[in-house]
Amino acid sequence: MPKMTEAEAAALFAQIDTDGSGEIRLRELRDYGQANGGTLDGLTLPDFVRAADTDGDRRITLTEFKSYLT
Ligand SMILES: [Ca+2]
Ligand SMILES: [Ca+2]
Repeated sequence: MPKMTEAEAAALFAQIDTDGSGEIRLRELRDYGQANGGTLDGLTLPDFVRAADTDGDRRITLTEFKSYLT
């Protein structure tokens, strides 16, 4: 069961990727988390990065973000 649609995931990604670089860094996630209770998808932000960052470069691309959330 998908947690959200691809369009919703893309919109959320754009909201978090504030510099528009096409990848989310932990700093951007922290900035987002501070406004949203420090969690995403029920996970703390470091746990979210660990879960979603499948290639382990500590950045979350749109592809990684979508495949985790949809
Ligand atoms: Ca970025
Ligand atoms: Ca990655």
